[in-house]
Amino acid sequence: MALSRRNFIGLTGLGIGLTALPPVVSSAGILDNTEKPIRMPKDRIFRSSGGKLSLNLIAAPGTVNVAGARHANAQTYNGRLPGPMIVVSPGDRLRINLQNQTTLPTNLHYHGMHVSPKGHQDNVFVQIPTGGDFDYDVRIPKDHPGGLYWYHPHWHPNVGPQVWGGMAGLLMVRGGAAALPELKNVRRRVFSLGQVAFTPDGELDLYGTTPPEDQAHLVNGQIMPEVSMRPGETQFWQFANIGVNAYYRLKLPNHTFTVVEEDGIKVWQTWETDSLLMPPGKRYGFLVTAQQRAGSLNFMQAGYNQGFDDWPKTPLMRVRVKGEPAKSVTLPEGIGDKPSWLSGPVKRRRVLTLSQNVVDGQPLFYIDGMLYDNLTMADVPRVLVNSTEEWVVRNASSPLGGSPHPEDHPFHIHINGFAVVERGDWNPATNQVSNRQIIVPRGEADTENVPSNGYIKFRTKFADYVGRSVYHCHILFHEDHGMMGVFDVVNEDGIGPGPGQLLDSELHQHN
Ligand SMILES: [Cu+2]
Repeated sequence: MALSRRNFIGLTGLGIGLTALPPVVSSAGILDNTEKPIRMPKDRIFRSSGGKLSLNLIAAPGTVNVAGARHANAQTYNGRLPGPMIVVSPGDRLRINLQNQTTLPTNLHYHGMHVSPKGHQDNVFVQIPTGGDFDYDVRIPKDHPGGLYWYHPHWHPNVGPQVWGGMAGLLMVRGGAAALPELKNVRRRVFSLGQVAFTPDGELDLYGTTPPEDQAHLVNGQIMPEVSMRPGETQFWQFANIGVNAYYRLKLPNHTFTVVEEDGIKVWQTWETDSLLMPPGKRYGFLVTAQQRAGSLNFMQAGYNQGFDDWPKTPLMRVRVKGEPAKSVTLPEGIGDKPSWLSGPVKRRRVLTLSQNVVDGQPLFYIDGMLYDNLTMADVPRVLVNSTEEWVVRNASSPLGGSPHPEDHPFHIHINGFAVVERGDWNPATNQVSNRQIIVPRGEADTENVPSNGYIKFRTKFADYVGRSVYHCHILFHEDHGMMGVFDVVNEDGIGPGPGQLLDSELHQHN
């Protein structure tokens, strides 16, 4: 049976209900129209100074302007789509008062950040009810990697509709690849990639029922903006996919990208490629050197078939090459040190299996055969703090594995990144592995695509922080419909969770 997109519309029985939105309380949409140069107005960026940053985020319904048309049912931070950009330094104290003026509970996740998962920090078990607020107080460690991160709500099971409405923003940590001496005089640009879709009534589609070919893609909140480069000029571009489920395969025709940063962390070995696949949640920073002749070309979504969604080829941004020729920049291949835990002892090996099914007409998504909503504390793996583990994540989402159709899943884990050391094909019917590739990692990731009938093997160190957090598929519909698990980082005495962490009785509080 083919699972049609229409099946997904009748899922409001899970408590998803944005039908009764309160009146518009914010109308500060600032989306520019086509053909305008990219710019970030000052009030869209909050920057730390003197070791701290305090800001207010108001999550509220708002009106935004997309390509000249106004849409009243956006769900925004401070009336912006995407939300304001936050810029901090390692060692900073980041304080955010988040007010919830939406009709659903919400909270905040600092995607990719290596900070505590407890209390008022990157604690996804916080629930801020409608009309409530919460004071986040995030202590960014002094040795935190510099690079591009992002923030978005993480309140299960309604992450998808909130991010569809616009609740997501960039979070930049100073330093990292951007601080390489060779890049001192290199022009740097920061981009968010996101999706927008409209219902027949012209409202924003908050449930993703619009097929990929009818969606629009926003670069820094703009449709088809323009950037300029001088002939031969090298620029440093940092991209974050802050969309809901789109896979972007980035390509600039006749150009290559030299990757210097992945998921917020400077790679230790640069690499060159003519396209970059970015599943939801993914970030890359790369150098691109413009062609020598003046002209205009399209920076492309080259297209990707994820299995359920086939993302068509489409231009994302215009690149205009003009002006005085510039000297290009070259970097050494090695720009950092690999982490010592990569070759150290492995404390524990685990295997996670992703799968899906349709039950009573409803698509459900599982890890190890379990839905997030049905987890008990007995299902929560315990991990020793500062130990290195090796995990295999394999994808049974295909007819071979009993699923209705093949589908990729982007695996994401909170608090600590990982390095992929092996990948290959896996047959869920016979449990046979084939096309095994040993990978020499060039950098770390926090989000990695796991193809249908494929697997990845990675190493990760559960460094510094005890407490509970989650791993999940970053296609938000899949996360909202079950594909998320909890892990518990404990100290030698087996103690981990503290105040504000998920408790046994609270596991099912949202049901
Ligand atoms: Cu998924």
